[in-house]
Amino acid sequence: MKISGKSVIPASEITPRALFEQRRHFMQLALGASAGLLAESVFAGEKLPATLSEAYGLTDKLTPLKDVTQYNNFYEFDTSKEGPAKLAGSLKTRPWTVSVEGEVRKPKQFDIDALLKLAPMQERIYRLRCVEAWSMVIPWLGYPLAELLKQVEPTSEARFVEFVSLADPEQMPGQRKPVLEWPYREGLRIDEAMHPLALLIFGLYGEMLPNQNGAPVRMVVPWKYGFKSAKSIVKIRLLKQPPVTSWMQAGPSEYGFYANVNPAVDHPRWSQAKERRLGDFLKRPTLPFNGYAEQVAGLYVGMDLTKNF
Ligand SMILES: Nc1nc2c(c(=O)[nH]1)N[C@H]1C(S)=C(S)[C@@H](COP(=O)(O)O)O[C@H]1N2
Ligand SMILES: [Mo]
Repeated sequence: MKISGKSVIPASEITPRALFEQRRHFMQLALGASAGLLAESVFAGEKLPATLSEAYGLTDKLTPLKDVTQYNNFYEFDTSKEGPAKLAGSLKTRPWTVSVEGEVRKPKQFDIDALLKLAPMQERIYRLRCVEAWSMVIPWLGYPLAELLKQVEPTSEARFVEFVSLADPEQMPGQRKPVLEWPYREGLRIDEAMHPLALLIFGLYGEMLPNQNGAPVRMVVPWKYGFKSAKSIVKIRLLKQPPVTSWMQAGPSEYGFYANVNPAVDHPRWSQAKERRLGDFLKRPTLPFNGYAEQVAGLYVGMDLTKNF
């Protein structure tokens, strides 16, 4: 698959213009903060230091923080977009452990504060596109999931990775309704999970993740529809067989295992050809693999992506 124009810039080809644009965004960010424009945010306010990863620079305009933190999909709290920001205060993110198990030589339970320090924290500006045809551009803070997987030493039998979110109806009022089968479960093929673009995320916009964005730790898989990026993860399981994900269980004809962003494959109930950036008025065309084709198309060589949707 080919796309016209580079939207993600490999380190070797980073242009002065791209660097300039990127710095400009960060200056805007800093100015916004000092002018009190971030004051409305619902952050616990804890800073998360990170190094800007220029290899993955984007020149897209950042999505306003207000949209990032007040327009969410997090069905464990509520199925409305505004609900999670209002209700996620009940989520307790400390103490928190993430258990990594299954087809690994060294299964391990990671305390969240140890997990934070497992690899250098990077800042990466990524697009994330929801299956509902809206998208956003966020400065995420995290590191490649591969860093964690390497530590537990997957066996040669490990072909898939399953992500399991927290299940606790006391903290997550949306789980008192059978909207999805809880806990929320998602999955990737092992090569997708090991891809350097697939990030384990702890923060955004310079600070720890707000609860409604998936605190204390979530995935961001930018070439796939947003639902693949599981929030508030408590377990990562390496498997021989593909896991049955919550969305596949809810609607197998609508939500496939791969869920790669693909403008040519419509959702049965709506078109995927265009998207609306949060904060924008006009729609824009959706790009194959959400603009990351150059980096990830090679993972799917020989596959019919209309069948493996
Ligand atoms: N556990 C869990 N993870 C989830 C969801 C969810 O409902 N529960 N929603 C997904 C969907 S559909 C999207 S688009 C993104 C939204 O992330 P955001 O709220 O940070 O924008 O989270 C994904 N991860
Ligand atoms: Mo989504």
